[in-house]
This record gives sequence, structure tokens and C-alpha cells, in this order.
Amino acid sequence: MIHTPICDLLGIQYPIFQGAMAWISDAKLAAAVSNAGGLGVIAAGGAPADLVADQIKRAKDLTDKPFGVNVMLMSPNAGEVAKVVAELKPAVVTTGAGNASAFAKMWIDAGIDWIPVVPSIAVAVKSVRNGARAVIAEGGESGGHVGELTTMCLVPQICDAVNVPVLAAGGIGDGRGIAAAFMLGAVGVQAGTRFLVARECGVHQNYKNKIIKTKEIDSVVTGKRLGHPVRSLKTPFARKFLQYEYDSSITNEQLEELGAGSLRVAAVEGDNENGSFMAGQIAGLVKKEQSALEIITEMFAEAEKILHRAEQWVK
Ligand code: TUI
Repeated sequence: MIHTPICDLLGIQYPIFQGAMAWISDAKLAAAVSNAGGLGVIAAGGAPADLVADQIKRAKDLTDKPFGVNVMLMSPNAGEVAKVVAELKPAVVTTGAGNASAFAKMWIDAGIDWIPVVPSIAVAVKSVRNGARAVIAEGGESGGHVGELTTMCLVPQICDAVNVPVLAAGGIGDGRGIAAAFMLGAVGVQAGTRFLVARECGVHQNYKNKIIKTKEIDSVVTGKRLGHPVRSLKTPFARKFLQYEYDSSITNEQLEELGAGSLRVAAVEGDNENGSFMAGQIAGLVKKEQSALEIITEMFAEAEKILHRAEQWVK
């Protein structure tokens, strides 16, 4: 059995968070992951606050286990969503893509554990000073909005810099990734891409099919020019975006406009031409649709086997 301090802190069976995925991870997926013993996370993304409230209420109907809500800080309505979260009190709030200092106290006062995604030591240290109960160190192997460092380099440095539990994210899709994360000092992991193909994940079937077919070199980072780099699969949309990005006659406004709504078009409509299929570099090893329970139990059975075997290398 694998059991770490994050399990005790949150009352979960397995030290795994399902990464928030805007337009994708809803109450159904989050509840399935929580019922399977991990921590499911509803992504607020850019959704209106009342819709986020409905999802939180739905998740409460679907599970008695703890679950989280992710507040995407780049969203213009992050403040309203933050308030709804404080009122409805999910066990955990995770944050990403920006500075959560303005909201941290409100959540902590409401008794919610705030666990930010951090791309650097500076953000990790600031977050802990502001009351973060744990941090998720996310490397650039992950899908969506990414930082500069790799998981391999970021995780041990964050572990050395803070005195709260650290979870590793970015590039973790099976038991080997979990075992590696532990070796780097993490006491848990967050995985997004692997849960994209969970049976309980309502993303468009075209999105799941793409993940299952994808190879290790099939993702690309776009949007560096705009200051918010995003990793997605190399689709016609990503190629067009890259071409525009390196074209100096295209303004930043035009580039922003090209990207606007493209994740929804992929996740909801399954549009292979115009959608942005955000996914991590580990998509290449995701080969089949499985239930959230199968995904989690398989990942931890494998991690346990590997961790037991690791001793063979010590003479
Ligand atoms: O947030 C993510 N990944 C995301 S958000 C998202 S939605 C989106 N849609 C369209 C365009 C762009 C995004 C898709 N994927 N990951 C967590 C993450 N957070 N990665 C990096 C950061 C981050 C970056 C800077 C966190 C904090 C930060 O600065 C905080 C500070 O205090 O300055």
C-alpha cells in the first residue's frame, strides 16, 4: 500500500490529484476520481460563477469523498468564482496560471485547503507564506499553460525550498512516473492527460481518440510570444498558430483572437481542424480508455511494484 502525508492531510486513499482541465473536468469526472480514492478536481476555467456553483453542488451529490475546485487565475471572472468557492467550501481549492494572493485568506478562513500549482520556487515560497497547505510543482511536460522548468528539475528544488507537502505534475501518466516523483521528494502526484481518457470524462470522443493515437513527439508549445505558453497536440490549429506567431505582420491582438475559444472547440465540439487539443508530453503512453478506478489502481499497483524492486540497485 502506498500512503503519504498528503493522504492524511486530505483524507484520501491514494496520493493523486486529477489535474484540472478547463471545459473538460466537471463534477462527473471529479466525483469518479474521488470515489476511486484520489482527489477529483472540477475545473472552473473561464466558466461563469453560477455554473461553477452548480458543478460543486453536483459533485457533492455524486460523492461523499473530498474533492477540489480549480480557479484559473487568468480568467476575467476569477474573483467571482473565488467567492463562490469560499461559499460552497469544497475540501480543496487548487489555483493555476496566476497570482492567488488576493483570494488565499478568504479560502483559508472558510476552512478550505488551498493548494496552488507553482512553476517556480519564487511562486512556491510566496504561496506558502500566504497559507498554502501544499504545492503542486508542475513541469513544462504538462498540457495547457506551462512554465519553463521540467518536472525533473523543478520538483526537487521546490521540495528543498518549502516545508509543506509537494505534489509533482507534468509528465506523470503511469506507475513509473509516480515512483519517480517520490524519488524527487514529492509525496503525491497530479495527472491530467491520463484522465482525459477516463470513461467518466465527458470530453469529445475525437479528443480521446487523438490522445490514444498520439506519439511522444506530437505536442508543441505555442503562445510564448503572448507570455502564456500552452502545450497542445500538433494539429492544423497548432500549426497555424505557430505560423502566425512567427509572422511579425500579425499583431498580438490577432494572435489572441485566433486562440480564443479554441479549447472549447476541441473539448466540446471535437473539431479536429480548429480545436486546441491541450495535452501533456506523456500522452504517447496513454493507450486506452479506462474507468477512473482502473486508472488509479493500475498506476499505484505499478508504482508499488517498482518501488519494492528499486532496492535491488543498492548494494
Ligand atoms: O493553469 C495551468 N494550466 C492550464 S490553465 C488552462 S486554460 C487556458 N486556456 C487558454 C489559454 C491559456 C490557458 C490550460 N492549462 N497550469 C498551472 C500553472 N500555473 N502553470 C503555470 C502556472 C503559474 C504561472 C505563473 C502559476 C502561477 C504563476 O504566477 C503566480 C504569481 O504569483 O506570479
